[in-house]
Amino acid sequence: MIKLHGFARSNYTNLIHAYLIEKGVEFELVQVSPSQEEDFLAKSPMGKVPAIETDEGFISETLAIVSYIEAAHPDKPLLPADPFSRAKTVELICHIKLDVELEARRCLPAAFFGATASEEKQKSTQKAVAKGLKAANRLIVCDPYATGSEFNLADLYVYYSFGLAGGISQALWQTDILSEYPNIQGLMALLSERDSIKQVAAAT
Ligand SMILES: N[C@@H](CCC(=O)N[C@@H](CS)C(=O)NCC(=O)O)C(=O)O
Repeated sequence: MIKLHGFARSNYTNLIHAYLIEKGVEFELVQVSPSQEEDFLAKSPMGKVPAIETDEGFISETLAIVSYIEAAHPDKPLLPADPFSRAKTVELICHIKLDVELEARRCLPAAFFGATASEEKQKSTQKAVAKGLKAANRLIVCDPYATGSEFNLADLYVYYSFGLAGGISQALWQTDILSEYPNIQGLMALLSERDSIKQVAAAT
């Protein structure tokens, strides 16, 4: 059985947790914090969570984890079969993950852990997040789901990545990053009612 190593307040752990529930794949949660200890780096080379443990070994990085599970458990696909649609879904995920969330994360220690971030850093972060959101909004469909009528993996990145970026923005600047995007706000509300996401929230 797959073991999901991570911790409940990690948005990426929660994303894979919800994904496994959606897939109907059996798994066990193993509570682990990020660590730079050698034994954990052997499992997750950057010391980050989540990582999954399979019969063949460990896999870190959410997109790598998903690519393994989609291939090993093809029953309920959460990526489109059509090559172009699949690539467009991953393209949207990359912009959400790299151009919105990762940019916002630069200010995560200041938002949640009492660290300081210079005004210059805060301004450049806000600017980068706004640019990334504009890019994501060019691709996102929200009719009603991220890429159209079917729920898929992109919706989980929307929920958990915009959720974290939004939390950072609220904590530091008291602004809603989605205020100009009622389409995405509507999708976030829809996703918050989803069973898998509710189950994960209840477990945190
Ligand atoms: N690119 C990674 C990001 C994972 C990530 O940032 N995990 C956070 C917890 S949500 C972490 O382990 N942070 C600890 C650190 O940055 O050292 C993925 O998609 O899995």
